[in-house]
Amino acid sequence: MSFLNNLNDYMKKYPNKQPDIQQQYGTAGFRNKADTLYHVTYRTGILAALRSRLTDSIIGVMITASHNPEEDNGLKIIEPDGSMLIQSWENLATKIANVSDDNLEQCIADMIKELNINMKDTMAKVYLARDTRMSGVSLSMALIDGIKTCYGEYKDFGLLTTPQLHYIVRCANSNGQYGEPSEQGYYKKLSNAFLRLTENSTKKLNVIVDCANGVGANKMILMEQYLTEKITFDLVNIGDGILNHGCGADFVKVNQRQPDSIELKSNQHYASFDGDADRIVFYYLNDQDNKFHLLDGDKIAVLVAKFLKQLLNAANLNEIEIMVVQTAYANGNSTKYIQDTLQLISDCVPTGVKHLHHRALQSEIGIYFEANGHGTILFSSNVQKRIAECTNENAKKLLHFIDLVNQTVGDAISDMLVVEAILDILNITIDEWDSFYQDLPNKLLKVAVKDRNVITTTDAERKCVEPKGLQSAIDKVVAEFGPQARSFIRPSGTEDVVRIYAEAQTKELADNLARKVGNLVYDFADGIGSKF
Ligand code: G16
Repeated sequence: MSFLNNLNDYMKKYPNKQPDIQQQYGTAGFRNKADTLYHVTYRTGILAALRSRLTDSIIGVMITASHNPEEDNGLKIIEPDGSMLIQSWENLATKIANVSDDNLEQCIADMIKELNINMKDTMAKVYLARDTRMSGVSLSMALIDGIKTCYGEYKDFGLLTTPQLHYIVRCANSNGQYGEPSEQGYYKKLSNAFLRLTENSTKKLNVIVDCANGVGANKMILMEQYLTEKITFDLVNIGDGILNHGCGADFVKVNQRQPDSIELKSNQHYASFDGDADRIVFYYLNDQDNKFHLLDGDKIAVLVAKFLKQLLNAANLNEIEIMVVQTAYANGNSTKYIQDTLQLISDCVPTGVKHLHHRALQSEIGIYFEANGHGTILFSSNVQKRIAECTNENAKKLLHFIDLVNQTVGDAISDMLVVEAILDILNITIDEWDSFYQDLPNKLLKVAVKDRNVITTTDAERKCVEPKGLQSAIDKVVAEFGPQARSFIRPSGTEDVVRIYAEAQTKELADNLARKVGNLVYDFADGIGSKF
């Protein structure tokens, strides 16, 4: 076909060697063992170029498996506005990734025809970047070959955090209106906003940052240069150990303890990124009980909501609506605090930032965070205009705040600066922030099963539909654990496991509840290995 360049030759380079492995564009794109992903990456290059032609805009592709282990890798496709790939194209991505080599050409031709893609007079431009995984370099080559198959152009940014690529794609497509489309532009915009926002306080700040041995380490070194007059960072897990191993946001959240390499000291703020720096959680040593305390995505959402509510009031803009979007993993007490104490609306959507982002867009200000530390804040263009028209000092602060937020996707670096700026402006300590509400004790577990797709859910994943009888069995168990007990299960979109969440009045109850529900999953869905 004339609109495809050397497809047959390229296909020989990237054959689908393991057609029995179903590749799925899941919670955050493709994710699997890196060595199964070469043909998927090549085909994603084709798909991204087609999406670029259809939208006549630049599309991004990030090569990363985020919080997963080093041997995994993955692909996240980025829309022209910097958000995640639209849902209707997720199915196309899954389709093109799994079609047999013999049918690939026909599959592409059908897609072009059905979507009426103009292959002549449109641009096919793809920006790509990768995290620090070894496999990222060769996967980049496969992606580039896919782009070339569609006569596309590409710009390879090498190593970037996932949110940096999202940011750059948005900037490039908005002709610079959102910012300068470069890594330097990102550092300059965020650091300038942070320094302006905190200029009335003389306090010097410091954070110990666990970079999960990932791409965030090097990027923090570059960012710090712009910020040293106000904030410094002590970086740990900067690539001297194994990626996401015994460290990183996911490890800290799931195990509810600091990374192995960190010894907690009083009066310090600690933060952990994940492997591609799109998630962050905070923690500290509480002097009163001498214990580790975690401040996860829920605590960040609450801090931001409280701050923005106060600032809008002070700027005489209290008619602007704020909504907080969470998932079923949100701690019950965080939702209570948002609704009862802050008197704000909240909503619950399925896991995956794409769902939260979509819901948050429906509000004037949408604050969304997953409990795992993945989230951001969205300001409608109308609200940004209204704030810009106000001349008072508080409205100016709001504008700096907006500039500090990476509105395209959750961003560990941006979110860290947001939190530090708020604590500085409100002049509160980390334990004062922590005491806004007490987390209900909770436990996360995972169970490996023969086929996790036998589990289906509804009601924003809070109820299990299939296998039949499992939900009523869960309900019965939950009822044994007191009025505050809650538990749900869902198949992961990034790992081959079923996740179990439980919360209850005490840690012991939460742990036991999670184990009991885990055993039910094991029984109903053909568990692998031993029970809890
Ligand atoms: C991705 C998604 C998140 C999601 C997480 C876990 O994060 O972007 O929205 O919460 O996976 O998903 P699951 O429970 O389905 O495995 P990341 O940081 O790995 O890209």
